[in-house]
Amino acid sequence: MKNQTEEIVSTTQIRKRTVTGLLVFGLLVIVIVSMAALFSRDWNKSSSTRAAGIPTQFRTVLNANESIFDLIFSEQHLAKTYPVNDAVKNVRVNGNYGMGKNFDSSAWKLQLIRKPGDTIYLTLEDIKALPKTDIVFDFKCIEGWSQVTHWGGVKFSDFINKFGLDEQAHMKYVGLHTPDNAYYVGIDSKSMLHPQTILCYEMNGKPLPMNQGAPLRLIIPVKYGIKHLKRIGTLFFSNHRPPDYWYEKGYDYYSGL
Ligand SMILES: Nc1nc2c(c(=O)[nH]1)N[C@H]1C(S)=C(S)[C@@H](COP(=O)(O)O)O[C@H]1N2
Ligand SMILES: [Mo]
Repeated sequence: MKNQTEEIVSTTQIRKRTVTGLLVFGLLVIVIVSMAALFSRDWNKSSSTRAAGIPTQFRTVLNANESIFDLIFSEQHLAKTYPVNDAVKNVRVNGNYGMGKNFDSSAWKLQLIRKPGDTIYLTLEDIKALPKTDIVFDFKCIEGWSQVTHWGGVKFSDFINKFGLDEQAHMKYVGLHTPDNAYYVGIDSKSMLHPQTILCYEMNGKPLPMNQGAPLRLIIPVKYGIKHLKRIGTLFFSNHRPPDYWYEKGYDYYSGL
């Protein structure tokens, strides 16, 4: 008899807790969505956000992320770096969109669209002529794995200075495409100009392997792996969000760490 009463009491308590929990959760959702409404620059562009394949409310929260990150993002905030010896030797290969077999690395040139109608083509030698920067950091994929890896290349900020792109660097976004346009990312210029962002042509002190993006890839430690486009074909600037492969599949456009 006593046991039964205890059982009834505890069931009632559980119910109460569940109801309280649901109420708190509901309130949280309301608070987050209203904050998103306040912060998001894209609140009124629901048709374009809905087109990205996930419900507008979720998309709005993700877009609000970008606005919030934009406020707190600082060039001074550096991703943690590691001694070279900590870098793994067998670097994982992940994602091969835009990495078709019939690619001639020796014929490659970077298509740099300075403005619509003003395109120049750069060789790897043009890019290597700039000072080299090495970085060893914990590369994080959105799928849940990470590894400490070692990359070498040219700081995007040095590249901007060298090729007279200061005006362009004031635009909001940089777009990058593989040579076949099968994979593409858009990145906020602040993250591109971050001192740890490099146009990368070396891994573990050797030329970048083909499946890791030879001859040139992006390494951008302030972002998740999806943004580290391998095999850059085209680079351009825009005040509007450039197309982004994983954003179109429902991922966060910003994908920052
Ligand atoms: N061209 C291209 N770049 C890409 C991808 C891809 O599929 N194609 N995948 C991305 C993802 S999801 C990750 S985690 C990293 C993996 O880089 P890695 O293969 O050198 O480890 O590359 C990114 N860059
Ligand atoms: Mo990834």
